[in-house]
Amino acid sequence: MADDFCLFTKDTFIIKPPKKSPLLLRMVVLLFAMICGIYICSICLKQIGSRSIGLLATVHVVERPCETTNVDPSEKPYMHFPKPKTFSRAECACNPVRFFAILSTQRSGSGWFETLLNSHMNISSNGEIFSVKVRKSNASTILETLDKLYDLDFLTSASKNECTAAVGLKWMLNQGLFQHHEEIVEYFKRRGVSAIFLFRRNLLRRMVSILANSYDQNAKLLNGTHKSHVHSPKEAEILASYKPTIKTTTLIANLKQILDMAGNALEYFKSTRHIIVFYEDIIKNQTILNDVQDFLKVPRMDLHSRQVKIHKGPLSSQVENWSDVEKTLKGTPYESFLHADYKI
Ligand SMILES: *[C@@H]1O[C@H](CO)[C@@H](O)[C@H](O)[C@H]1NC(C)=O
Ligand SMILES: *[C@@H]1O[C@H](CO)[C@@H](O)[C@H](O)[C@H]1NC(C)=O
Ligand SMILES: *[C@@H]1O[C@H](CO)[C@@H](O)[C@H](O)[C@H]1NC(C)=O
Ligand SMILES: *[C@@H]1O[C@H](CO)[C@@H](O)[C@H](O)[C@H]1NC(C)=O
Ligand SMILES: CC(=O)N[C@H]1CO[C@H](CO)[C@@H](O)[C@@H]1O
Repeated sequence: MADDFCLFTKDTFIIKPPKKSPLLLRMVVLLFAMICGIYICSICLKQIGSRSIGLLATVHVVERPCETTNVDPSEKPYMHFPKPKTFSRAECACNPVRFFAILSTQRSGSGWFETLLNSHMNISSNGEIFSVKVRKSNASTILETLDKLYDLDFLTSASKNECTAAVGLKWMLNQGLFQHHEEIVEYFKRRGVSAIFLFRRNLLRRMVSILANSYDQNAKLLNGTHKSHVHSPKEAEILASYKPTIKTTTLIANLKQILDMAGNALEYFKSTRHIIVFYEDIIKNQTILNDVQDFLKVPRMDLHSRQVKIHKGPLSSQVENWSDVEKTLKGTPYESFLHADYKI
């Protein structure tokens, strides 16, 4: 019996384990499934990872050809390959683009100069974009606007197609440029922006142009509309018929102030890549424009503008109180402004 009992107990002992084993088995299977799952997942993740690395690599391969190899290393900081968000540069994606800024003062021929540049198929100069107050409100809005411009995403009537090779703007010295010159010079150097200084040699003529333009803002000589630039000799003649009176008491101080301003601008930006162009020199001999095109590294073309010069001929006939002006400037460093005339 004892044996029986024992056997029975043994039996029950023996029988019991098979009852427990499905649970153990299930556990083992579950564990196996989990390990398998983790393994499969890890393989999947690895594949996704390597695929995205592969994707990055192919993007890199597409960008590569834009790297120009046969180029002077000193040129590289000035060559850019922008990828605009608003359009595709298509077949010109790997044509280098130069960044420039025309730095000038009002009534120095910069409007005319800009139309000349924009007549080039590969140059896009986008006007006085900083005449808009919010864009020049602080250094960060200025730099943001410049980023947009040089990324080719600032669309104006001057924006060219995908084959723009030089992109820039016209910037007056009093449009935030002086106030934030440190940040702007740093930006020009960091992003490889070249400066084109456009000045006028004869500041007395510039003064006549300023006074006449300011008078016309109210007088509106052209059939009731004010124009700063004209396209016909007839319109130019009408605008030039007004002879301003120059205030002689402040004349010398005014001329000095303008010269100082130009001097300061050159001092601030002397460490950037730049060229200095004078309005009078372009009028005398347009081959100067070849120097500008060479500076921008665009192919040389004949540039043209429809704008007509407003004030021409001797200065003495354009100023109401000429004899006073003459008397005031005689014997000063500015005397040459009285005589320097040019024909066109
Ligand atoms: C700059 O000006 C813009 C717009 O006027 C303004 O939103 C922004 O907060 C200003 N940033 C700084 C740093 O002053
Ligand atoms: C200038 O533009 C033309 C036509 O859009 C293009 O074929 C040419 O490659 C461009 N030149 C440069 C230097 O980008
Ligand atoms: C002014 O208007 C007249 C006729 O209304 C026209 O003949 C003339 O060409 C206009 N002049 C200018 C400068 O627009
Ligand atoms: C213009 O300047 C170029 C070189 O600077 C000179 O070769 C050319 O003769 C000049 N043309 C005139 C009309 O003065
Ligand atoms: C403001 C001013 O200086 N006006 C003078 C301009 O010149 C004429 C003569 O050339 C004088 O009569 C004005 O008084």
